[in-house]
Amino acid sequence: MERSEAVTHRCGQGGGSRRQFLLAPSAQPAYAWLMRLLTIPISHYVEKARWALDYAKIAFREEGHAQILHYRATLPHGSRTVPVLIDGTSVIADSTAILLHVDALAAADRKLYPLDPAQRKQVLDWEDEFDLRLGPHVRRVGYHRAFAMGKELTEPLRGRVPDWELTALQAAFPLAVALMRKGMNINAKKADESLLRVRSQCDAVAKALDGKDYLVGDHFSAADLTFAALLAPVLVLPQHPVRLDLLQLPDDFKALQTEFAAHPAGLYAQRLYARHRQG
Ligand SMILES: N[C@@H](CCC(=O)N[C@@H](CS)C(=O)NCC(=O)O)C(=O)O
Repeated sequence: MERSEAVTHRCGQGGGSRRQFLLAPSAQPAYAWLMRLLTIPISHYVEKARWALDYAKIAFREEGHAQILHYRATLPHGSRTVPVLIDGTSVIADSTAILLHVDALAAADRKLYPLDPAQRKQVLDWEDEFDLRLGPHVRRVGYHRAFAMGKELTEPLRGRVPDWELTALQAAFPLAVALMRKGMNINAKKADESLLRVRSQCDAVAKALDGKDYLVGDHFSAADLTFAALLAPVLVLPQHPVRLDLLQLPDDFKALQTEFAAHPAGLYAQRLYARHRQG
C-alpha cells in the first residue's frame, strides 16, 4: 500500500511567528527527476525561491503560469499560491519552506542559513518579517500603479507561460484586474497605506544595516535575499530575470522606482543583486 507521505516544514523556527505547511504527496513517480518550480513568473515570492535555487546551483525547470490561471497548476498540489516546488514526492508550497529545503541540499559555501543557532534565528525572524510585512505591501503598491499600463503589463509573461494563457489573460484583462484588486484588496487608499509600510520597512532595514554589508553576520543569507527579492518589483533591476520595461511604466511607478532606488535599503538591495544574483 502506498504511504501517504505528509511532510511538515516549520518556518520561522525559533522566531516570533510560527507558520506550518502541510505538504501533500505529489503524483510524480520517484525516479530521476528535475525539480519543478510552479510559478507566476513576475511574482516576487517566486523570485525569492528562484534566486535561492540558482544560488545553490540546483537545476530545476520553471513552469510559469499567468495570474489566476495558475490555479489549474497549483490547486491539484493543494496550494492557491506560487511558488510551489516539486521535488520528487515532496511538494513544497511556501517560499520560506522552499529556501529551507534548498538549503539542506546546498553545498557548504552556498548555504543561506547560518549554522549558529542565534544567527539562524535572526535570519528566520527577518525572513518572516519581510514575507509578512514587506511582500504584500510592495505587491499592492506595484500592482496598483502598474495596472494603468493595461495589457502591456502582461508582456514579460510572453515565452514564460503557455501562449494560450497569455492570450486568455490579455483578452480578459479588465476582469483579471478586477479579480486581483478584490483578491489582494488593491485600491488607491490601501496602496497609499502600503507605500507607508514599504517606506518604514526600508527605513528599519537601513537602520539595522548601519553601514554593514549584510543583515546578519558577515555573510549573504536568506534574510538579505528575501529583502532584495521582495523589494525588487519597485526597483526594476537589470539582473532580475523577469522585469518590466522601465520606460513603459506609468509616471507614478517611475517615481516609486526613483524613490526606492535612491533609498539606502534600495541601494543595499541593488548591491545584493549585483553581487549575488548571477543565475
Ligand atoms: N507565503 C507565501 C506567499 C506567496 C504568495 O503570496 N504568492 C502570490 C504571488 S506573489 C500568489 O500566488 N497569489 C495568488 C493568490 O493568492 O491567489 C510564500 O511565501 O510563498
